[in-house]
Amino acid sequence: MRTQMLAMFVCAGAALGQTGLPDQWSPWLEADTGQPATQFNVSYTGFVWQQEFTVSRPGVLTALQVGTFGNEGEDFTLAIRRGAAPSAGAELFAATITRTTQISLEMHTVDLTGAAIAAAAGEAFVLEARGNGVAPTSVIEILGSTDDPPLYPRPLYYNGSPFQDQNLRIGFKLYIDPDCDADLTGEGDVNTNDFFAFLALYQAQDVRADFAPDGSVNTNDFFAFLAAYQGGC
Ligand SMILES: [Ca+2]
Ligand SMILES: [Ca+2]
Repeated sequence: MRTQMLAMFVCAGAALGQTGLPDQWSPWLEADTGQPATQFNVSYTGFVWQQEFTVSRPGVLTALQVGTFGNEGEDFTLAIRRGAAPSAGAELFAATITRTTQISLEMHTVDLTGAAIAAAAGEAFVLEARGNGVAPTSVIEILGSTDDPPLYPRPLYYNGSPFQDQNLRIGFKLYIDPDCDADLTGEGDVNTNDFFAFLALYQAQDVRADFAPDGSVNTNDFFAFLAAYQGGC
């Protein structure tokens, strides 16, 4: 396996056109972290990474965004399993992710809507990135970050064991279609607690305040939340 650092230059994310609202974010770009992206080899069958994630409130998973580095035509398998890492739970979703560019950072936005994965508040899943036996000279790597403490709280596993460097994480952004958009506290109704929860997220520039999803938190998000708040559940 390789987890070496490699300097690269990336552009800040633009609007992605995904459905749903951002719910979980594990930073992975130099633009996100101020550090070079960490790379996890997903070339070979037998390389199985599991990044645990949770969902903050009830909803259906709609999209997952990850980044890769490598060559055109290289691919790996991205899957989602239910349960905390290490998870041998049911594979709820799996897709082959294929790069279309040569020696560059590439972003992949994966549509999860067809899998109709319903999540409870706080429920744990794993994002599984595994090699699928492409040509031996081929090296495709999924991008992540390292920091102390780690930039995402849930652990990273490699081949069934906690990864040796506990500060490393695979990067991703997870979008969900919440059962109720404005119900940030997740108990099924909309009241002033949700308003204060939004204000706190907004002030912290948390990804969950990105109600007009474009990768940044600003007054457009405030007005989008207000509209959702007035609409109730
Ligand atoms: Ca609520
Ligand atoms: Ca926004």
